[in-house]
Amino acid sequence: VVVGAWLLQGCIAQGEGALTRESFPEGFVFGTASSAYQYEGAVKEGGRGKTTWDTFAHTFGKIVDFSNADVAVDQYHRFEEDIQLMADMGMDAYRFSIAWSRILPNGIGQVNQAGIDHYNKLIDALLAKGIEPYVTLYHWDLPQTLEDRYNGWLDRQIVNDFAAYAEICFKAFGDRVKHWITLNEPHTVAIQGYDDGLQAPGRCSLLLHLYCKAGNSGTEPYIVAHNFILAHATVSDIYRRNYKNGELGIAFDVMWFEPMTNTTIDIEAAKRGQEFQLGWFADPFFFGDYPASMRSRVGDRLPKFTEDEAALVKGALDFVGINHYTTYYTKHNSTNIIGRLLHNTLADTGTISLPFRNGKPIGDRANSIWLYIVPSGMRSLMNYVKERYNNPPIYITENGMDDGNSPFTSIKDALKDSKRIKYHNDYLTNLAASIKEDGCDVRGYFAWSLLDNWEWTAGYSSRFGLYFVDYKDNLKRYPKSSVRWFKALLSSK
Ligand code: PSG
Repeated sequence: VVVGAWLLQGCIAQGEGALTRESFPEGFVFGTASSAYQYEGAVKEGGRGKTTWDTFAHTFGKIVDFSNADVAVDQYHRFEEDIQLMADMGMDAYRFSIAWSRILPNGIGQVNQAGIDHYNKLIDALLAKGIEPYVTLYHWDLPQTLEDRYNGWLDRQIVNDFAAYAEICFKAFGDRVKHWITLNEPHTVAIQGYDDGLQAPGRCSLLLHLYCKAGNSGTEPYIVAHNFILAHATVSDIYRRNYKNGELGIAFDVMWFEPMTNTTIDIEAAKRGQEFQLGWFADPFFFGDYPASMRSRVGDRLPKFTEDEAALVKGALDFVGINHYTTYYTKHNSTNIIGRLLHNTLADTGTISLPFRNGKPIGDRANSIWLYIVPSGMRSLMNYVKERYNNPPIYITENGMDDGNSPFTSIKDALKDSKRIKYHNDYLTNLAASIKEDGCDVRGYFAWSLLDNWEWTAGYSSRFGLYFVDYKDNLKRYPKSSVRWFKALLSSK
């Protein structure tokens, strides 16, 4: 009944097995996700300091459509309207990030009261509508001063500075915020920021520094990763000792890897690929060290935890946040010619991951060139986390797909997003099965994203929203069909 209207649009077959709230355990949380730099705009208002992403976006040639997020979707000014959109859908929660440089314009030192006031208003407005805030402390927008002063995440000093910033947030917002995500996708930052240099701060050593001015792709990703892990652990320790009023985790980016063939060597490669992705960042929190496969392959370039650090890190996650979008095939990389030439982190894995096998794609593609739709990967991944880490609490902190932004598509047509409805339906069906049939402890699901927004290097060319944003007419928001689909799901019994 509930999602019945979709039949008319030919979206999802209804009837037996259709998703309802009851497909998920009692208390399971549904929300949408966002991040400060992709949403807020108002980059020069309220005393906000400059960040590495402001610098990067304003560097010619880094963003495909030459855009930046100076205005983005203006959520800084429109949050009340946007919260109403969440309430209209019946969402339980909202995941957003705090811009460090609104709280501390220079990264350290003087607190900017206007920044505190802004997030207080946002949090109170959410709670007034019965929407639970899930707050990310760091979604990539590092205060530029810290990059200038000591190269940001490359220096151990960042651990102290991040902890001081986090503590200010716990003090200011911790009475109302019960769910904290310290870091968004440290793995993506290590790879894109320091191995291939495609994202801020744009460091790498590929092609003899022809592409990046500075960096070392063979060492720096491991150094920043180490500092990310220590930063989370330090913050977790502070939270548990002085501010505990909820729970604290990290949002990891995790693709699923299917072995390219059923040979042992490719099955091993797929396992290793996952150890170099999720294991790199999650193993230290569960086992106190990096995966053995990384130790042996990366050698001296992989930092070591002292005994004290290992003790601090182990057990420092209350839940595992997973940003999951896609699945690739993985095979053993026997020659590794490119790896020997480039000497980078991806080459260290000794694997190659591709969305194709024998010329055939692994699934339908979304707009982003990396995003192939493989719903079963969600269930496989949940079971992997359950097995490897002894069934920890999990939140899906992001899941979604994008459409393009064609000047030839009318708004009316852009609102008919049956492909997105199918995406969420099928990924959620697999998620529900992992909980009900396989016993995975998944507590919530956040769709990426509430609105179309500024998609990093893809700029405004990618539309991930449940709501369409009209960039040509004052950023007006329009519900896509997926809004009504979610509304029907969330009001179902
Ligand atoms: C990173 C890695 C993958 C997917 C997405 C991201 N992957 O390997 O499949 S980035 C992530 C990010 C958010 C983006 C969103 C969509 O946290 O800010 O807008 O996903 O790309």
